[in-house]
Amino acid sequence: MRILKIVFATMLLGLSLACTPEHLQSTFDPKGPIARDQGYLFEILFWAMAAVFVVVQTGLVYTIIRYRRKSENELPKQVHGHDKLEIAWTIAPIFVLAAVAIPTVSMIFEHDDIPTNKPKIEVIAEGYQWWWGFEYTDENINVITANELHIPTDTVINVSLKSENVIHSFWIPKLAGKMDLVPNNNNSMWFIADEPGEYYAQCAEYCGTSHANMKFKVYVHDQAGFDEWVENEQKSANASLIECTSADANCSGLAAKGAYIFANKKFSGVIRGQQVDNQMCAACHTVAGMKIRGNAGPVLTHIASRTTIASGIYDNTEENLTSWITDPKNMKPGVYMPTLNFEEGDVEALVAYLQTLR
Ligand code: HEC
Ligand SMILES: [Cu+2]
Repeated sequence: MRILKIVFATMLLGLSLACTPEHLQSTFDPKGPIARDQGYLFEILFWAMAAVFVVVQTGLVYTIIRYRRKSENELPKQVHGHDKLEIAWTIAPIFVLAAVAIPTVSMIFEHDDIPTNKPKIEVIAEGYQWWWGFEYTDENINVITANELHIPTDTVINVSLKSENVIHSFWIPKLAGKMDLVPNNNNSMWFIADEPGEYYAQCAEYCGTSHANMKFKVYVHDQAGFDEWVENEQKSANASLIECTSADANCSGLAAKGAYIFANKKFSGVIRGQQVDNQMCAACHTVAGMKIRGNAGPVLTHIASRTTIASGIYDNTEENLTSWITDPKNMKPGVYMPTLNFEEGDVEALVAYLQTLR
């Protein structure tokens, strides 16, 4: 009995934790029409299943009590089948399933059509192991960034979903349900955000070691705030330092030294247990304005204006940047950025440089 009580209490606790709308990744607090519709479908399903549960359990309990063996030496009445009942419980589920299927299927069709009465922004979201690339392809925006998606309110965000490696899934719990990023088979989805705010998102399809560490953030702005963000993204960050691709006299100071190292210095190191040589930051990372444009890792043009690093898992602080560059595998298991053999002062200079990229 005691064990039963403990099991029951644990289940109750689990249940109550399952629906906390204030949780950052809760689907019970929709902040856009798509998420709201999906929440509504969930409710229909929930109540349909609750009704089935109640009917079945009531029948079960009733039968157990009514037809139990009443005394030791008397067998309960033996029954074999009941035509009317069997027909009834074959037909009843058809109605239940129809009640669920009609709104579900019609909503799938409804969500297929992009609303034409609102402005629209095109974004390509590309899944990598284990981070996100975002490219705004509209001519008047034309921005590439990573791990933090910025959007305006009340605008259709039409997302093309791409992957070059494995299957990922794009999920912003409060704004829209999941959609897979399938290699060689691009998907698309759209959503709208109602109000400005900061939303948490997560890869929702197991994609390898750091799948759980493949998060991203969505910043929803009013139109003016979004325009401001776009304007800043369109600039090459800190152009004066970008010129520092040689160690000449004009490029003195810690950040300038960092820019030079970033674009020129080659390191040996280890990537996922493999020894590698000739590794250069710029060969994997783009900083707009530099000659070399790597694309094996997130674009870093405006890294200093992002709030997080490593796809949403660490705050973008000097300390975390330092630990990240020093030993990324220690910060994110399985990471595809090498742990490099730096010389004294290299990391400090690199961090100083990255922090100028606003
Ligand atoms: C072999 C390619 C490669 C090299 C070389 C490389 N990186 Fe990376 N870097 C990556 C990848 C891949 C990620 C994304 C890791 C993740 O989040 O899973 C990354 C992430 C980062 C991030 C976090 C970016 C973000 O948006 O969260 C920073 C900062 C960074 N690298 C800086 C550097 C610096 C500085 C150097 C040179 C010392 C460097 N990287 C060298 C591949 C590389
Ligand atoms: Cu993933």
